[in-house]
Amino acid sequence: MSDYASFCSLLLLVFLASSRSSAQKQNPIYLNHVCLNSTTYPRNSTYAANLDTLLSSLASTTNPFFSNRFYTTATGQSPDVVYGLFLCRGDISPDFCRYCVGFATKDTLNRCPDRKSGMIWFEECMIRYANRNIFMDSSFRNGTNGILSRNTTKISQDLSDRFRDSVVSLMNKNAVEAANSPTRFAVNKSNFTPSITLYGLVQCTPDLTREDCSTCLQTAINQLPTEQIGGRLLMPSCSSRYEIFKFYNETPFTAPLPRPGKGRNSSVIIIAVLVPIAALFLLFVLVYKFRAKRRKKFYEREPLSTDRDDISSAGALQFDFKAIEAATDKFSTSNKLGQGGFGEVYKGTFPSGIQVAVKRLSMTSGQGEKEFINEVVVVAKLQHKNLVKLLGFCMEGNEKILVYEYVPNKSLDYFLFDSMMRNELDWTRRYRIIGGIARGILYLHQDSRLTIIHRDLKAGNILLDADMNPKVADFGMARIFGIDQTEANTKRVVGTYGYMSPEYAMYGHFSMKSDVYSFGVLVLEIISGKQNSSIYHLDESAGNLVTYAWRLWSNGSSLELVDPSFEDDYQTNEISRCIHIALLCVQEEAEDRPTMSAIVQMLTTSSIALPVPRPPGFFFRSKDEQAGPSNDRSVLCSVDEASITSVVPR
Ligand SMILES: *[C@@H]1O[C@H](CO)[C@@H](O)[C@H](O)[C@H]1NC(C)=O
Ligand SMILES: *[C@@H]1O[C@H](CO)[C@@H](O)[C@H](O)[C@H]1NC(C)=O
Ligand SMILES: *[C@@H]1O[C@H](CO)[C@@H](O)[C@H](O)[C@H]1NC(C)=O
Ligand SMILES: *[C@@H]1O[C@H](CO)[C@@H](O)[C@H](O)[C@H]1NC(C)=O
Ligand SMILES: *[C@H]1O[C@H](CO)[C@@H](O)[C@H](O)[C@H]1NC(C)=O
Repeated sequence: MSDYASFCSLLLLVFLASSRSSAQKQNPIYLNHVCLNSTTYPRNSTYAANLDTLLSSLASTTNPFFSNRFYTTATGQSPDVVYGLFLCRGDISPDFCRYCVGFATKDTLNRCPDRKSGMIWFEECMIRYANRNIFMDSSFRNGTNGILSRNTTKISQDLSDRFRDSVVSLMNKNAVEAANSPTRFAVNKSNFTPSITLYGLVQCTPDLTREDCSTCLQTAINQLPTEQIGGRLLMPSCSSRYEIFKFYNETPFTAPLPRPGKGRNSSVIIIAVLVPIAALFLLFVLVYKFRAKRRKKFYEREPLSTDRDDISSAGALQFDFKAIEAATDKFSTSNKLGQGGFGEVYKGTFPSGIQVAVKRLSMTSGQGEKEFINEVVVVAKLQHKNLVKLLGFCMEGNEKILVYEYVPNKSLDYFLFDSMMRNELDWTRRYRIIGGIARGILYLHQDSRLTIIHRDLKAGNILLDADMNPKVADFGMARIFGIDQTEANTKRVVGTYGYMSPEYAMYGHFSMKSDVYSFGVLVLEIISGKQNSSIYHLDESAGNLVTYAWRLWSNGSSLELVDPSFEDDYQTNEISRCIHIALLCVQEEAEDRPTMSAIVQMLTTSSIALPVPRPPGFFFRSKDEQAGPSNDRSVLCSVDEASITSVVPR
C-alpha cells in the first residue's frame, strides 16, 4: 500500500470510528483479556460464590465510586477471599463508567471460566479480580507483563526515528502529569507535522503512589511499539496509548461522553469533503479486505507473567460496611474499646475469627472521599513491628471507618497508671517498651518514605501485644483527617495536654521535635509510673513530672523518680541513662532536643556520652528559681482546653 493510500485509509477509519460513536446505544469496545492460569475453582465452590458477589458489588449501581473511576474491594473469608477492582479511563463519564463496568462484569466469566484470576480490558474500562491482594499491586516492578497492540499501518521509514522521539516525548510529559495528578491520568497532544497530530494517553490505577505510577509508566512507555501510526501497552496497573487521531474526550470530568455526538465531528466533515468520494470508495473496498485479514492479529498478545502469590504488603483494602457492622454487632457498646477525638473505636470479630479494631471516624473530617482513600493508602503502607497496622477502610454514605489490626492487650496507660496492673511491667519489660516506641517513632520520622509526625504520642496511644511489645497507634491521623501537613503550623492542635511541647501547645508549631518532647514525657512516665499532668495536682511545689524529674536530676538524685514497684529489681545504669535521655527530649528549645535516630543510638549504645540537658519546657519554677533567665512559663498552662482533643485509640 502506498503512503497516500494508507493515509486515506486512516482518514476513512477515523470517519468510521466517529460515526460509530454517534450510535445511540454504544457498547464498550472489548480489547483483550488475560486469565491467569495457575489456579482454577469448581463451579459450585465458595470461591465461585464469592467471585459472583464481588463482580456484582463492583457493578452495583449504588456504588459511589464510578465518579472516581476506580474502586477496589474484597469479598469472602480466607482462603476464599476474592479481591477485585475496576478502573475506567479518566475521560469517561461516571455514567458510562458504570455502564462499562456492568458490561465487563457480565462478560468476564465467559472469558475466564473457572479461573481464579482474570483481567479484562475494554476501551473505556477494565476490571480485574484475583485470589490475592491486588491493591497497590507492584508486579510491574518485575519487568514487562503487558499486552501490546499496534496499528498495522506502519509509519514510513524516513520518518520513523523522528516519530518515535515525538511519541516518547509526548508520553513522557503525560507520565509526569499523570503521576502528579491524584487521578493518575493524563492526555495531551503534539504536532508531528502540520497535518499529523499525535494524541497520547497514560493512566495508572490511582492506588499507586506517585513513584510507582511513574515507574510503571516508564515501562509502559519504553515498551510501547512506535513503528506504527498507533499503539498501546496495557499492564495491570498502568497503560499507555498513542494515536494520530483524537481518541479521548478532551474535556474530561466536566461533560459526559458525547453520545450521540451532534456537531462535534466538524473535522471529520471537512475531511469527508476534502477527500474525493471515489477514492474513499475504492479504499473502502481495499481496507475492508485488509481489515478482515488482520482483525485477528490486531492485538498481538504478550501474555502476562504468571500470577505471583505475594499478598501485597500494603494490604489497605476496602472493607464492606455490612461486614464491619456484623463484626462489631452493629457497633454495640459491649464492643466499644474507646472514644477519642477522631471517633469511637470498636472491637470487631469476623466470622472467620479474625479480630480487628474498627475506628468509626466522627463526621468532622474535611476530606473528600478521594483524598481520604489516598491518605489511607499512604498510611497503610507504613509497616513496622512497633506500629499498629492499618488494614484498610470502609466508606458508606457519610461513614468513614478505619480498620486496624487488633492488639490484644490494652494500652500502656492502663498498666502504667494502675496500682495493680503496673506490677505486670517490671523494668526489663519497660526498658524494652521504651526501645520499641523509639524505633516505631523513628520509622515514622525517617525510615518510611514519608515523614509522619505523630502529634499525639502518649501512653494511651501505645498498645501492647500479647508479649507486651509496644505498638504505636493513631499515627497518620492528621493526614487522614485532611489537617494541613505542609504548614508546620496549625490552629488545629491535636495533641494531649501534658505531652505537648511548649511550641506546639502555645503556637501550634509541630515538628519531629515536638514528637521527641512527647516521647521524653512518655519515658519519664514509664520509669516513674506517674502521669505528667497528674503530679501537678498532687504536689504543687513539685510542679509537673517533667519539673520534678529535672529537679531530682539536678540534685543528683534522679533514681528517686523510679517506680517503687520495681523495688530493687532494675539496672541502675539503664534507668539513669533513660532518665537522662528523657530530659534531653523535653528540653524547652526544640533545637536542643535530639533527633529520634540519635535517641535510638543513645538507647542502644551505652558508650555514647550524653550531653547535659537544659531546663525542660513547662518547667514550673519555684520562687527561688524565678530569678532565672527564662520568662514565666506558667502562662503555658492556659492553653485553650477546647482546642485540645484527647484521643483514646481503643
Ligand atoms: C496454562 O495451562 C495450560 C494447561 O494446564 C498449560 O499448558 C499452559 O502452559 C499454561 N500457561 C501458562 C502461561 O501458564
Ligand atoms: C461440587 O460438585 C461436585 C461434582 O459436581 C461434587 O462432587 C462436589 O461435592 C460439589 N461441591 C460442593 C461444595 O457442593
Ligand atoms: C518481583 O519483585 C518483587 C519486589 O518488587 C520481588 O520480591 C519478587 O521476588 C519478584 N518476583 C519475581 C517473580 O521476580
Ligand atoms: C499539553 O502540553 C502542553 C505543552 O507541553 C502544555 O502547555 C499543556 O498545558 C498541556 N495540556 C494539558 C491539558 O496538560
Ligand atoms: C488503527 O487501527 C484501529 C483498529 O482497527 C482503527 O480504529 C484506527 O482507526 C486505525 N488507525 C489509526 C490511525 O489508529
